[in-house]
Amino acid sequence: MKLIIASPSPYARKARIALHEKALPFVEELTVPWNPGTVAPTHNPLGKIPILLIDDGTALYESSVILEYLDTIAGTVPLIPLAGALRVQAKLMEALADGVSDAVVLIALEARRKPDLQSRDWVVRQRAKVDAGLVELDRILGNRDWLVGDTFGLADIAAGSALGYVTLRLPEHDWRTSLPRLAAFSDRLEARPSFAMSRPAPQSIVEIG
Ligand SMILES: N[C@@H](CCC(=O)N[C@@H](CS)C(=O)NCC(=O)O)C(=O)O
Repeated sequence: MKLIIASPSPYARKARIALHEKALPFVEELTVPWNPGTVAPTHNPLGKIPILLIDDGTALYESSVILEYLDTIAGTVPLIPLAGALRVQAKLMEALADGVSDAVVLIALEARRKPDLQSRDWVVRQRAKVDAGLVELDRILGNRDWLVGDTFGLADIAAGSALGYVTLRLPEHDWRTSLPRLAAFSDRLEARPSFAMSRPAPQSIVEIG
């Protein structure tokens, strides 16, 4: 399998972590989906990564779909609860964590627009979503080890990816001080080999109009 990624992407990181956790062999292809010449639209009409090219040539995109697909591969550790309330809760936590990442992406993109096109109100609006999302993740985690049930899984992957992305893009954000329990959770996740092998790194992108 080939996974097309951008090195900072929290969505690509979800897929990278899942592939490592499942010990599935794969190669990574790096692209900058925002820049001209990216391969992303060749495989995904939306032009977004991550894209998983599976061995029959099918291109899967949207990180939640890729994780669903990976969980159908027999003989690998399951990451999504099979049925019932736990499954819904895991998908809800994924939506929450991805929503935090979405707001951080919008803040980061705003900073790349021409200065006279940047909107302070827009950044404040997105920042409020980040803050509320982090508080909710902390509330749901409580004093437990994992976000959903009693094993590591999808919710932890999505949340850990979002937290790593907040740290990368908003280094001035004080969430680690205000939410020490969530920070300890993030540290525990980052110590896993699957997280260590997928640390986000910045890429250089062109200015957006
Ligand atoms: N909901 C999507 C989000 C994917 C996404 O927005 N990826 C960004 C990189 S972090 C991208 O490729 N953006 C390029 C674009 O929107 O043109 C997922 O979970 O896969």
